[in-house]
Amino acid sequence: MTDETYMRLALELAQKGCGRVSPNPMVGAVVVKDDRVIGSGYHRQFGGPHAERQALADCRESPRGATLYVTLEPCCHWGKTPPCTDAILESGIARVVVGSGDPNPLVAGRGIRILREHSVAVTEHVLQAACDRLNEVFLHYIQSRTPFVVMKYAMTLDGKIATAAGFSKWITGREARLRVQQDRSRYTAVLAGVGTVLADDPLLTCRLPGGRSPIRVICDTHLRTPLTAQVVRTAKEVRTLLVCGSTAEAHRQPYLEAGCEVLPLPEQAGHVNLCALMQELGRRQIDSVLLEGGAALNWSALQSGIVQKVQAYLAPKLFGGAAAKGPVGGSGVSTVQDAYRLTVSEVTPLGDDLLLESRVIPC
Ligand code: AOF
Ligand code: ZN
Repeated sequence: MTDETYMRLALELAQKGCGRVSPNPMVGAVVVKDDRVIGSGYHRQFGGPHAERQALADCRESPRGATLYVTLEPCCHWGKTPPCTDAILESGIARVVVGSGDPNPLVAGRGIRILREHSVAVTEHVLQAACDRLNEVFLHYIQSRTPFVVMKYAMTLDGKIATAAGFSKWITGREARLRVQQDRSRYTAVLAGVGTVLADDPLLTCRLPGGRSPIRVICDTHLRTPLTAQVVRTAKEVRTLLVCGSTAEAHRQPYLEAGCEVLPLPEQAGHVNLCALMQELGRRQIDSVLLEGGAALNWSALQSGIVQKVQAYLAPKLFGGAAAKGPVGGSGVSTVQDAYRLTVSEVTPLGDDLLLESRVIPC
């Protein structure tokens, strides 16, 4: 078996921590001796033992001389748990194979260096692209301390998110909408503008059995959200954070009584300052945000430079209509050269629809 085969196994294990470990990483580890797996483990829950220690504890024979495959560079610091490098050195592991480097400033290459200094052979970058992809949220959050923001929208093949008369239910089919439900449980928060609340009165929860609903964050500079809106009526069951400008703060009492949190922030050109909002969400340990529109907020988010990834669901339908909206509003760019640039899309077919995913290339 190759290094890639065992790393793939470690990746599959890592994925099992999805939704339980944030804002920490999903990590999987496998211990291999004489081409046999003798132990494996993964990071099961936030604050719990790391994958490496789980895998070593799981070994059914001595790991002395064995190889440890781990999707993320082992840590070398005292956090909520002791350093994994200590456990690896004590175990007598002879070789460590690593997927992603850990950009955590407390680790950042030191984990690998310590192992090498103690004569443990280290092979880096095995299936790194897949390991980085699995932890794209962690890798962003640990460095910037602001959430990884995914701009998500569903549109027709002629680029419309609603008909000219304003109808949008439903553009995509069952499979695509199921994927959105899964993502709501994967990301820590969902963000929408007050325009979307007024137009669609969405619930923004995860309705899958056993799914976890994200914290709902509504950008509402002037506190125009109706007290009868679904996000307000359900605020005692699912956390709702209304973000307003400093002048609207005086009108927050009825929202507080309904169970909402109200966060006043400085305004910027009549809107909530989105960069300040991301800093504040980061401080609250919110590592990821699914941005669910509408068009005006999407444009502000792009302009503020807070978007890391775009998820476009494409439905094989045409709405037409000069007045029918596209996913990103605002003034737009003037020249083609000024376009926001994205990486080549990854394409996933979902029923009759397609999901296109691209990373925003920082300008
Ligand atoms: C994890 N799980 O399997 C690995 C991690 O506060 P602590 O002690 O849980 O440490 C968290 C840091 O440890 C995390 O930011 C990352 O740099 C490193 N590795 N973390 O939660 C794991 N291997
Ligand atoms: Zn560790």
